[in-house]
Amino acid sequence: MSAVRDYLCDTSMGCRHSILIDPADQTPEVAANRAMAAVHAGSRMVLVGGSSDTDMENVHKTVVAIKEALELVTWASSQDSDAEADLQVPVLLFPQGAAALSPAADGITFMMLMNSTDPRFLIGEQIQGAPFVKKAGIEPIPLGYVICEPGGKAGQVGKADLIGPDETDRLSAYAMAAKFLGFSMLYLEAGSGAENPVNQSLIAAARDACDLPLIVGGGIRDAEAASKAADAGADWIVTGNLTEEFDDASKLQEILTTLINSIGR
Ligand code: 1GP
Repeated sequence: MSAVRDYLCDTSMGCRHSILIDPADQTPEVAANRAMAAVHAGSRMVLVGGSSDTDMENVHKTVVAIKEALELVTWASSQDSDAEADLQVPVLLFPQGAAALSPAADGITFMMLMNSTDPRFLIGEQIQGAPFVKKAGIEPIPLGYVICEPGGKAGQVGKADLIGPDETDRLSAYAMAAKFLGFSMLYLEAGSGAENPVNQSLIAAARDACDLPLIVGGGIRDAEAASKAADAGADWIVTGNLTEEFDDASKLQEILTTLINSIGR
């Protein structure tokens, strides 16, 4: 049972884009509209999560609304097999902890915040969430998560010993350890709304140090930042805040189309 992981780790399609939906910032309906706009623009994954202050019910309703919207459009386009394949994107939980899960998701980024100084984020939340994931049958994606400066709220809440912009050797060691520990993917995070995204030399260092698919997020707001990350070796680019700036779905689709085209999908 590793269909979602195989899809996420298939790097033959070049750098792909994921939208991040924070259920604490929008209603399930708005989230579904934004997710659909992203998928129509070429997004290939929907991550749901982010905030530390959201609740289980809210996360679940959001996942269900997004899945229903995706299924409706997939069904409507089922006459055209290419379009149908394009719309079949997984909806994954991207939780800050064990309190924000939903059995309706296709998978979960089952992550270790590798540079946390708090055992809670190294193994505590994972132990709390594991029985839920097992019972719900959602696919866990083993993922190493490393927070770089400035780190934002994720860095603060997760008590991360942040990676500085010049600490390429240190990040390389994390990337090697992620591989040796058996993670399937490595996520480099600058923090939601970061003034500066993870810089290219850090991404390149992780890329050189291991062959894990790299997800990069935090502070990526435009095509230039996205293409820089892709050029440095990112396999996935995540945007969250950018998505929330647009209430108009067609405008959001237009902005994301430009960004996604820039990463050479
Ligand atoms: C997910 O935190 C990112 O890794 C999202 O960051 O909200 O800045 O796009 P933004």
